Amino acid sequence: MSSQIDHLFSETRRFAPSSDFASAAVGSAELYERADADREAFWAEQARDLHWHTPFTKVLDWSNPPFATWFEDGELNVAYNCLDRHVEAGHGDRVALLWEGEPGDQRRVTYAELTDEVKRLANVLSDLGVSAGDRVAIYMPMIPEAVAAMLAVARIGAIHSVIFGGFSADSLRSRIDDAGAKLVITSDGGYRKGRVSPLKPAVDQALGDRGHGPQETVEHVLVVKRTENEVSWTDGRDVWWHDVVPAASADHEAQPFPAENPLFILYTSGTTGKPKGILHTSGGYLTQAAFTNKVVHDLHPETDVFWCTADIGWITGHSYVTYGPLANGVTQVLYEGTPDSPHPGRWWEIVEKYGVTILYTAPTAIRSFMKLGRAIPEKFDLSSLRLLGSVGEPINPEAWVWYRHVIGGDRTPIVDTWWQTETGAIMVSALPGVTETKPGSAQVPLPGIGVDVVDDSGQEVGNGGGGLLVLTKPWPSMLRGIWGDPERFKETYWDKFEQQGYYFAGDGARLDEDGDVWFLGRVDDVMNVSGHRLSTTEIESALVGNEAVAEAAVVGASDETTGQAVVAFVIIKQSFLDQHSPEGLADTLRKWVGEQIGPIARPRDVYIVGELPKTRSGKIMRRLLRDVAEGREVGDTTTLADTAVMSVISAQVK
Ligand code: 6R9
Repeated sequence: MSSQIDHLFSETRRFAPSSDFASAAVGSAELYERADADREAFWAEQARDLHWHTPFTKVLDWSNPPFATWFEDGELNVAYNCLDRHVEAGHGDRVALLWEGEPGDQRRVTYAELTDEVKRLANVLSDLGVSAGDRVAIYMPMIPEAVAAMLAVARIGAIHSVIFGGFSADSLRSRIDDAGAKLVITSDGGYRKGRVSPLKPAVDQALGDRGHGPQETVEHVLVVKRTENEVSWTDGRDVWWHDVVPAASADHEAQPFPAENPLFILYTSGTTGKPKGILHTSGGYLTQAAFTNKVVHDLHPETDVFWCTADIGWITGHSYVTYGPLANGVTQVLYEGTPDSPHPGRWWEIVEKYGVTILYTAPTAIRSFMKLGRAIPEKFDLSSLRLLGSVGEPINPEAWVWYRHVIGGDRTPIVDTWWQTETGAIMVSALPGVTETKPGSAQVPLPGIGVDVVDDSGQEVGNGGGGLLVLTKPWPSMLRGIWGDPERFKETYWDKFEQQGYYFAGDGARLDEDGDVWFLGRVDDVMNVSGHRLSTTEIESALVGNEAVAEAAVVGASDETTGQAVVAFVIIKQSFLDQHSPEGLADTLRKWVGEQIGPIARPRDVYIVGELPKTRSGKIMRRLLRDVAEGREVGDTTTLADTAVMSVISAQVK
């Protein structure tokens, strides 16, 4: 780590905003001054950009930390803010979604059309027995219906839980159970890498293994027909979208709900095997998602074409595909497929075709384009781009500079945005047109946000120092809890710096001499693979769930393309080896993890070893396994119960 830090700190390239960009920028230096002068008044002002059915009189209540409320006595409707109000303001003909399917089919959906669709769907949801406070699971490809589904759930005051389409039936099952979902919205499948990737069968499998038993909370499955896939059907439970939505009434008046009405649950990996259901509410979340989208992405809704490439199954897709852009009334691209189907220039073709002006994506994507070479993007006209953004993991300076040079034509500012599922919206980033940018650093807290870097005891490290990133002040879009587990909420984020009242983010960071923040990766057992958070424990439990495996340890090893890659060390049961040959077992286990959790969790390498390095108290020393996985000399082994074990493992891995 220390050589990586030194390397980062020798990065001295700086990019000042151009005067052209600065003169038209939405953000300004004055925003920081206003927020510093009166933080709550600043957030109240941002919240008033939304439409409130009942205006709020209170801003923040932090009398019972870590449980905050924002704008508590106000009432609003989140979907109304994303749809109806733009139509009522005369922007109904503006395109909301420029949708492109992977096979090349296209749809343009205006704000008026999307509003109409969401109203019909809201009526359908009510007919299916869903009402305010009920949970609805959404398991869909990137099609306009997915965005409509989120908004329709929000419109009736229910709570959505979007589950990434790449997750397995098991992951789906545990998330449906944890939330007690009443309805699942899915599709027969979606197009990925030139093939149909089925979704409905996973829902059937998730629900099928227990039939219509008394524990089953799911009453209906609403299915969009996207492909020509054959699907099996459970009469009475399953409903085709095309049978009910077009036939439903398009009259639906949005009812007001309290600002703290839950909006969604989104599951994310923690340090234990069980994913955490991060809970977000309405008024504060929408305020900060909309505000950050506007100032960090410099949105000019009359002229911009925004494209955030994230899937709606991740927080980035919630805040910067569904809620932020639609609350701002901007036009955005929604793309169903993968970056390299049917050809490696697919994204650049889309930028050219739709005249994308703002592109927001992840370092892992940028690094894989770098690997393929600049000749591919250079075949396309990317001159419409005026701003680029990065999210999901630290972006190394080389990738940052390549992004600006090859994709941004040395013209575009780059915003490296740090935030989390838990924070709901961007927290640390440059403001384009305002901040002089530094490749590799996410830089400064946004106006109204309190950030610091502290040591293990909560003391500020000061400029030039390294430690743990904390959030020092409550913020509007902060998580309100972990679904059904208030203790875990306190324990995970607040206990560590209880005295100071700081939120512990789980990220290592350093402050440079200017006080700018450089992120250094997670400090816990959470891996970051292609910007997706995966828990070592969750993958270990999947491995141990296989009949062949006695013990497993998983580490995140640095990887040129994906940032980190999953590397597993497993001990095979003797009883298994007595009956089977170990031939091909590593591959079988890789596939197994993919089936249990989802393809993104599939280990890059599975090493079969005889022992694992453990401390005397029995804790696996993942640090040492990471050394092996990254091909380094193994570090200090003195706390191991058996100090010889590492040389045995190193030999076995070779
Ligand atoms: C939005 C999102 C959160 C974790 C976070 C951190 C890493 C995200 C980053 C970044 C460095 C950035 N992370 N953005 N690290 N620089 N610009 O990714 O949410 O999936 O919850 O992941 O991702 O480690 O703690 P989520």
